[in-house]
Amino acid sequence: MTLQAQIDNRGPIKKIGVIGMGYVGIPAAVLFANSPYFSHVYGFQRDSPSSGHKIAMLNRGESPLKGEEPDLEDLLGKVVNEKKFECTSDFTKIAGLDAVTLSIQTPFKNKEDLIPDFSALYEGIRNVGRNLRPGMLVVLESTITPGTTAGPASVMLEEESGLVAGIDFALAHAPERVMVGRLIRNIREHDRVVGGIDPVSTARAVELYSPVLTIGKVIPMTATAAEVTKTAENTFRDLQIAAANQLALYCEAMGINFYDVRAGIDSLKGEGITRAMLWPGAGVGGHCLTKDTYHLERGVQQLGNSDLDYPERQPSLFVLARTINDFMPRHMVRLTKDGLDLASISVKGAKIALLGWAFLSNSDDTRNTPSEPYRDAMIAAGATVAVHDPYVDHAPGISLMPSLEETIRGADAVVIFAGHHQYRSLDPCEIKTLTGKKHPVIVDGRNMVDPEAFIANGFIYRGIGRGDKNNHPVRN
Ligand code: SAJ
Repeated sequence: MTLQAQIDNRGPIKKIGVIGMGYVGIPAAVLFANSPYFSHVYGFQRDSPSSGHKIAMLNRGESPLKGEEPDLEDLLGKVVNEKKFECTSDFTKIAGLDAVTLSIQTPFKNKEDLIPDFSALYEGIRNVGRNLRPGMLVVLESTITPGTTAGPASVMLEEESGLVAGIDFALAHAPERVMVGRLIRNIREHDRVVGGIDPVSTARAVELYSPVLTIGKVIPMTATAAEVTKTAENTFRDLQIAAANQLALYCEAMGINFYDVRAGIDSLKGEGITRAMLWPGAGVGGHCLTKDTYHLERGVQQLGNSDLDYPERQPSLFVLARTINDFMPRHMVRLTKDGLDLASISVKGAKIALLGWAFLSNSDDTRNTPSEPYRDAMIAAGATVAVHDPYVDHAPGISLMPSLEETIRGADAVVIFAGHHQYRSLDPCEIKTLTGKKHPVIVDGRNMVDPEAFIANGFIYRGIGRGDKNNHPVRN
């Protein structure tokens, strides 16, 4: 029997399973359950010591996700009351479903070797395989190395089930594009790339996702193209940021203001003309841009390396972009040291007030924060570092200061790492008094303050991209 015949035999998708009750799986499950097209949704969650508590919470209609998520808890309460959604750790229930999606995180084992840890995802895939039935659809939503869906995932599902992918069951990749704080809106409004290992699988996955989209539309393609789309969209953003960072470093070296140049470039408009000049800064953090480039690179190495035609012995432009972005915290160290030297303050024993531990402005998300390599480098140079962040009350491996005043009190240098809006209103006089120094240093990593306001108060100013100000005369 062909896959299409199996699917026709089964009829429209009615019962769905979502594996992985995290910030991707929970909104996905809730939106499937809230759709009149589907009759029931199971959220599958391992009853592990770290996450098992989510099962009871979700079945009470409570979201285990931290931070504000508009609409999520209301929708969750609604679908739980309607008995259209329930969370379970019983993976055998998969056998009674029409479609299963997997939203399991794929972090790096460690930052050094940039090898992704697929163990949790692979465990989820094998769990699905053991309960797979003919005519079912399996969709991977996690960010994965191109080639994973049609390769290892397909093999594992076939090994565990004895069924054949593309013949007995449909298999696809539909990468998540959600951002914390806008989970429900993102799923409903972003276009959704959906890629099957064959056209029948693609069509069945389109049937699954179309009902939850409002403004967004489904963009069908192959599974591998969908994997490349997801990793490349973040790779490209990282590249754009690196281009801004490199130009900012050039502007500093040439003694000009990057932001004038950016405004000039941005003014070039018109038919078919585009210049997406992003913003330079103290570095690039987060869990998307810091790893997706390496997924893409691994994909081309595994899938296309023998056929890849590329300038000989030249590094990947995308990996070079990562190198430039990861250089920026070191540039912030250089700017800090320059300022301290001018103030005749030794780095050894200097007190640094580090403003911003979150990787993103006005966020509490600290994953892969660029503030960390900066902090480590300054401590290695003998300085002490006090960290402040209005959105972060605790983070692994550091203690946050209770207030901005306490952070700045007695500091030799004030260093802005995150673009939190609170930092736009730093008052030069108040800051100088708090530092108690004649010529405190201020290093602006996110173009938050007016250089002249601080220079006029005797500060030694250094800013990313501010070649026009970085060698200013020191005023008394
Ligand atoms: N950053 C810059 N300059 C910029 C933009 C960002 O230095 O011009 C830095 C930020 O400070 C941060 C890092 O880059 O440290 C990442 O910032 P981000 O705005 O890309 O935020 P992310 O990491 O949450 O990226 C997510 C991604 N979304 C998904 O993966 C679904 C990304 O594809 C989105 O483009 C991005 O959100 C977004 O646009 O909000």
